[in-house]
Amino acid sequence: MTARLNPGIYGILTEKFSRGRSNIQVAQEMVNAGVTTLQYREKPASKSMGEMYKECVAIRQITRDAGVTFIVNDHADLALMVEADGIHTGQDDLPLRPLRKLVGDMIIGRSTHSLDQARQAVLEGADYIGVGPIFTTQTKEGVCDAVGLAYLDHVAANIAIPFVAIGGIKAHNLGQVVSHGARTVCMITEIIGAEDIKATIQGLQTIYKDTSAKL
Ligand code: 3NM
Repeated sequence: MTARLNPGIYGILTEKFSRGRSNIQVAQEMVNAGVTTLQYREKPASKSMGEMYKECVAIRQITRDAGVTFIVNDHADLALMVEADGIHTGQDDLPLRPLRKLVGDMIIGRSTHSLDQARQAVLEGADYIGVGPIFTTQTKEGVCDAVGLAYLDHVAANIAIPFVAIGGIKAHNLGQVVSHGARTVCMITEIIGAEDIKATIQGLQTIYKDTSAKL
């Protein structure tokens, strides 16, 4: 069975942050550089469902060949149609219990911003939660204020399922995030907004490994 959440770097694809590069090109570069999970996060306002489907088919192939977990954001229909490994949902998306009936054993992730939301996600059967935003971020519109590093300690102590830290994480603060218990770390703009995606991921992996080794 696919791991419910891999440790390491969790990358997200959103073309508007990718400096004009296509999602497929960026997916290939991220996979080559060794991300352990890749999420497709596009909104119907930016792309038609048909385009999103075609991209997901190609990214499914790239991730399958590389043994990288592939997660689709929001769209259960797309996730099922391309046989993704998982679906990631936000607080305002489909409720988790009926979603579980629809997607069966597929990995279900849920974004959470408080311990109450995290506990609720566990109760409703999420496989992992997103925890954030750890630091201030401009990347997600309408998200709450930063939850901070100390909040990660509370999640690690109180929540029994794996979590991915997200929001405002960069090379300069990644070590702190790992020191506060995050085993899976997600960065959007730090990775896909970088000029050299491969070198950037390699630099982040070095920080992740060096910090983990000291814990
Ligand atoms: N979700 P960046 S923060 C997609 O807190 C997303 O749930 C968040 O982008 C949450 O790494 C966020 O560029 C944006 O700050 C993360």
